[in-house]
Amino acid sequence: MGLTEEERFRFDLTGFLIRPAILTSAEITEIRDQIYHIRHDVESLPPEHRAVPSGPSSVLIDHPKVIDVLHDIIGPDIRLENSYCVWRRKGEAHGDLHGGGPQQADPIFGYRVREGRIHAGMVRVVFELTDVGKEDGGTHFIVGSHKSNFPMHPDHLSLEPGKRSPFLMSYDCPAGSAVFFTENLCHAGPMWQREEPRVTVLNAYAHLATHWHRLTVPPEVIAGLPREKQAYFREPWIADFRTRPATHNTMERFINNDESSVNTDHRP
Ligand SMILES: O=C(O)CCC(=O)C(=O)O
Ligand SMILES: [Fe+2]
Repeated sequence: MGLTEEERFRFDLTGFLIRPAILTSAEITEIRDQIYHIRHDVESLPPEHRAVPSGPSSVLIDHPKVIDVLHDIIGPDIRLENSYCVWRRKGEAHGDLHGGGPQQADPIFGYRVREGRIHAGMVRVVFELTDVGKEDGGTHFIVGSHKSNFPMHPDHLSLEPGKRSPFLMSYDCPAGSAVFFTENLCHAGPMWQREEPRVTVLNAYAHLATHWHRLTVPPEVIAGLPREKQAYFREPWIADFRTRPATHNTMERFINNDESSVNTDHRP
């Protein structure tokens, strides 16, 4: 398990990586159905399923073909710090190119490699639940920008056809694929071009010690998850030195200790 040599090479070179078709067709159908209801008829769902990653979409929290990649590119101790879903119709977009460049010095976003190990900051995993073709308007990336030392140049920031950077890349993949990218990579969610909507779950994972997004996953959604999935939302700390030896904020400790809490501070 873990990244293959080719995946490691590709992710380091470009800043993104696809693992095609890691979900079963039953999983895809059930998650799409949940997202349809979240976006169109949320009251029909029980409160604990009214946002991702719950119910059918909770399989995405700790999918083995995702977690092994994250352990190789972030480290052994990770959290899930944000999750949202998209039901994007033709003509709708997330927005323009953003990120990339010198913010790699930042510990939240930074991308570093030492002694053959990748240490990425936040990593976004896009679960595509629709077939995506290169021209359809899936997530686009300025490849290599996760390591660039200068701010993104305006000549490379256009999404307009004919004005796009030669370094702008997207992907094609079947429904059920996972697209990983370091949040330090300059990226965009451009206008979706197909009649069939783009249905996607986007999870942001980070090192256990960091927390960028204020938590938006509703408390009842987290409360409805099994303990081993709640563990991905445990508080962001590594060691408690009030005990001897120090207590480490491991997955196992969280699962075996009913007292340890998830990060549930949602106050505005
Ligand atoms: O919608 C997309 O394809 C990209 C989303 C994005 O930029 C993000 O979640 O950071
Ligand atoms: Fe983004």
